[in-house]
Amino acid sequence: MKKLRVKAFILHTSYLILQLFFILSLNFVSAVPSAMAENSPRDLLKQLATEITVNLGNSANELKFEPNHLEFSTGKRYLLRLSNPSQLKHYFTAKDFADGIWTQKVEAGKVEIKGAIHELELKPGAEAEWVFVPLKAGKYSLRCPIAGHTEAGMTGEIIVNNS
Ligand SMILES: [Cu+2]
Repeated sequence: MKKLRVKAFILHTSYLILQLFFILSLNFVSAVPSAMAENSPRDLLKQLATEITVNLGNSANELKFEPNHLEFSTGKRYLLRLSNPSQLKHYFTAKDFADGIWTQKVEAGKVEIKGAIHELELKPGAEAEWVFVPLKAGKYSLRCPIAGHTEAGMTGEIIVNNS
């Protein structure tokens, strides 16, 4: 009987230790996305961001992204400046692309947003800055889902290359 209790105690303790390891590894994974594993997150945040500007529409109210082809590399830090110089509202929608990046922040006006972002809406004259690190290579589509805009050609392509 005593032997059994000792066995149960050992089992319970090893279960707790396993659980602890599991929780620790979960925290580690969420804090350090895989493509960043070779750089510590702190090193990555010190890395100067490569700046890219994309206009959503233009002053002639043409329905297009300028440029409509974007290229990034995994594990590098980018500052994507989005600007809407038109008199119409537009979206920057690239959901699969957004699923494969780590967003550090989005800044718009005096507001800074942290956490996952999937889509941005820019009112006429608006500007936003999106700072992120691509994690997953691939070819992604970009579009403005406002009625008629995608159809009129407000689409683009985003390539993420393995670095
Ligand atoms: Cu649009």
